Amino acid sequence: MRIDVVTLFPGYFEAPLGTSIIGRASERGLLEFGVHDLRDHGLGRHRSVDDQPYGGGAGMVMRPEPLFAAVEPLKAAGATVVLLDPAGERLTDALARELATLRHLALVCGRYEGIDDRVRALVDREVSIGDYVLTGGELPALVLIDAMSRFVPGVIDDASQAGDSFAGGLLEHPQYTRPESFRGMDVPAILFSGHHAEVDRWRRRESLRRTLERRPDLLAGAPLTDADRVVLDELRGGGED
Ligand code: 4H3
Repeated sequence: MRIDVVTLFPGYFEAPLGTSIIGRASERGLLEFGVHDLRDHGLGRHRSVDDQPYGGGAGMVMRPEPLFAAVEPLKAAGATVVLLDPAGERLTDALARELATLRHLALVCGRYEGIDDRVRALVDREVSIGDYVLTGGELPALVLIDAMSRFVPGVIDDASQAGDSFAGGLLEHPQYTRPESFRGMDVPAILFSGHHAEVDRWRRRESLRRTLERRPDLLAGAPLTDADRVVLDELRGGGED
């Protein structure tokens, strides 16, 4: 998968895209990044990329010409163009999974008060990482890249992905490592039992419990078995288990 990013702050992407799982995937050629400085397409002697808003008001608006100049070649090369914007479609694991099937993405990061609205004609999709405004689209772009990368084949191993929160429509079960006892808090004994089927059952139950307690809204959309429904009824019935 190739991901191009158009930004006024290319330096912003260096550490996140060069580190850990994404850095390794990039070294291995599973992910290929191109980070483009919008300033290279700035206008005039000052390489200007913004101007005052028509109609008046505070702040500056990004002019369309530099954005079109930066993005059009990427579009011509076959990229799906995504603008990170608070008015976009909400990013979910499902959307990340869908976008990760594309061969070539171009992510457009805004700054200032926003972009000239005519830039929306250039973009294929708009994505928001949540209902809050940030000073730029760079962090949302990095969040999207991270969420998508996990679904690009080979980036993380399938087994570790399978149990993750949301993968099966539920939150992930609790996890433990050494030591067995820490400041009076003990690892549940079932995890030392060596009974894989019982461990699996316990994990499923804890996954259901955690989802019921913290995100009951997810249960409506999760694929649940008859056995899951029995467990949920028990958990709802006062919690004696
Ligand atoms: C995306 C972008 C939040 C999100 C963003 C999000 C700066 C868009 C500027 C940039 C405009 C102000 N904030 N929730 N900020 O995904 O260009 O809106």
